Amino acid sequence: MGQLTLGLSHLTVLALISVLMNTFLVNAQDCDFLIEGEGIDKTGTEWKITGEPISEELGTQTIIWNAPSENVVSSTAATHPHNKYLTGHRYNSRYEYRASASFSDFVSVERRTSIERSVTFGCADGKDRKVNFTFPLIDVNDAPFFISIPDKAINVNLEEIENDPDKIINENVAINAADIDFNPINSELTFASDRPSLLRLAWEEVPSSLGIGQEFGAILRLNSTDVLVGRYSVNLFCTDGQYTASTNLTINIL
Ligand SMILES: [Ca+2]
Ligand SMILES: [Ca+2]
Repeated sequence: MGQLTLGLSHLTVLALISVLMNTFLVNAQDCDFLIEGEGIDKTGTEWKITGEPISEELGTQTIIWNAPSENVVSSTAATHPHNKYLTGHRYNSRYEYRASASFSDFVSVERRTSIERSVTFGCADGKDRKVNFTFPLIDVNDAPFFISIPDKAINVNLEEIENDPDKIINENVAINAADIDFNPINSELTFASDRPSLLRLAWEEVPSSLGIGQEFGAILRLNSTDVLVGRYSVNLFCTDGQYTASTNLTINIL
């Protein structure tokens, strides 16, 4: 009987501890953002909040995310290179992010398509709540550009072309253009020249050294060998359909 009593009281103590633990867990970290839905994950130890996609070129001070908050008494952003692009503002019952003066440089500097923020919120119950924010960006079309061409002169031996009419004349002179737009619709480039009778142009995608967008290499061939020996100045163009970049090139026909 004594053993049974001991067993019961043992169970009672365990149950009591369990109730206390649950109370403790429920009451801990009472910070909350009063938002639900897609992109809001409050299930883990660290919450994940993904904002609605925002234009990469919003003006300074534009509010990009805003939510009512509850029991949030402090906020500390973890050190991160993205911090400078957004400014977090904590109010009594609201938290918001605004685009900073650096915001519009984000994609060209960081070469990323979403801004990450990690913030530890101090809660009214003295506990902390860590929240990881992700703000995906919507691409705005920017102009393509030619990557510097180290040697802008191409020497062509006409005899070689006679033997091989499809010979690429710029094998040793890389002519690359890039477009860092991350929406491929805005970064698909085509090439042209102001001497179409002299040159046949083709191009191929090359791995981008920029880490974002697309890069293409121009492939130049002569249209025919029926061309005078001499020095030709050629303007090359690349366009994404909306914006066009140009570069000058010298072709020496020998
Ligand atoms: Ca573009
Ligand atoms: Ca862009």
